[in-house]
Amino acid sequence: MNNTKMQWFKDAKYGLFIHWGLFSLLAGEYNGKRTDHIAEWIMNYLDIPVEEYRKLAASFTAEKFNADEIVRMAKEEWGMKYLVFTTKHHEGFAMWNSGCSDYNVVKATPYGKDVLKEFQTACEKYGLALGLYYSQAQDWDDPDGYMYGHDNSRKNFRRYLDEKCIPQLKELLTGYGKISILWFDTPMDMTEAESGELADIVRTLQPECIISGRIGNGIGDYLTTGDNFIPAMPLERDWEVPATLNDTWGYNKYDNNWKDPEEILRLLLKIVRRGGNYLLNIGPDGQGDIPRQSIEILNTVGKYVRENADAVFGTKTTDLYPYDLNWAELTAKEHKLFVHVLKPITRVELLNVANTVRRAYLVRNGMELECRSRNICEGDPIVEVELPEELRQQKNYAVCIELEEEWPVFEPIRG
Ligand code: FHN
Repeated sequence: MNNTKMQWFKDAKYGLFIHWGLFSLLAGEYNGKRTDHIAEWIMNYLDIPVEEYRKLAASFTAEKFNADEIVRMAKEEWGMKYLVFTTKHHEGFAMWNSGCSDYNVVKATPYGKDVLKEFQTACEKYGLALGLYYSQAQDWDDPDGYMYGHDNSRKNFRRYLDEKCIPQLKELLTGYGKISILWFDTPMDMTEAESGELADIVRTLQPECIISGRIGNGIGDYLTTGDNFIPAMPLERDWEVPATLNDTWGYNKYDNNWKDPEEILRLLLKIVRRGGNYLLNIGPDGQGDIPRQSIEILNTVGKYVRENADAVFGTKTTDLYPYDLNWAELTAKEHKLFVHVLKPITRVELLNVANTVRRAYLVRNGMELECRSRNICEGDPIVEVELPEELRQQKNYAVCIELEEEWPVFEPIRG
């Protein structure tokens, strides 16, 4: 793998996923029936006929949609480095001005504007890398696209590839500037040759664009983990965790199972520590408004990420620390060990860290902190950082311990 091509992704760590489409208008409910599954799957789970589902386009007015404001928040408030937008989810509706299917946001809705163009303009303005989600195999609108849970055996998938998927891919890769990720999803039964054909189109038209693991058949440029599944340890290859803030990707007015911002922060730090990227989702509603709870969570996490950027971005995976710390997460880069303090403590104590420490400071403002390394009476090495009174009541701050050695030296537990 061309490492230069992957470098921006390795550095990015934190991105915004946006699931927005006609499904957002239904908000988890159709004809009085609620879906108890992820809301963007409502067409499939409630068996909504294609002709009925298509009528939704007529009510897509998107009065509250503001691509500029979403991208500004992602960059300036939430500290994110890239964005992935659902250009065509499984429902088959194109969120750009597609020339090969009129079932698209410009031609079929009263909104009438090219949503993807608006995201492209905003991403270029704020300097956020733009990724495109494209459901390459499942297309519930096209008679020859796959539909999970249904009999696909008599479909002419080749026709769908030639007449919809490939032409649309080419439009996406030639009409919207620099595309940083082609985020394929749910390959279903696609053969290696079919996945390879799509990958070749991406690599020919935009050689720098990287391809998500979900293109299938192991030919993506990085691993996409299971949704909301976090690897327990570093992996050999680059990877990314797509994740939700509640239990759905597309907007569902009944889903209030919002995660706590502190949980999201801890998950972000775990992922970063293990060398992955966190792609965190928002599901705007039918009008394009983002749920207030999503904004609140991302604002809280974003404040931490921005104030402690040095402890998040540019960090590398190192050996695993042998103890489980319920009050902290650790990250590291050359000559620096960062302790993310997530619960109030009176002193930072890291047993079995055998480095010589140069100094320690509070990352958010550079305040010097007293630190030492020594051996405790049981014989184990320890690194300690004293905390002033005002910090002892606080949580969610990062301490940097500068090390004489390039990397943290974690000693095994000897007992
Ligand atoms: O079926 C989709 C789902 O709707 C959503 O888009 C997620 C995001 O990773 N991907 C698929 C399931 O893994």
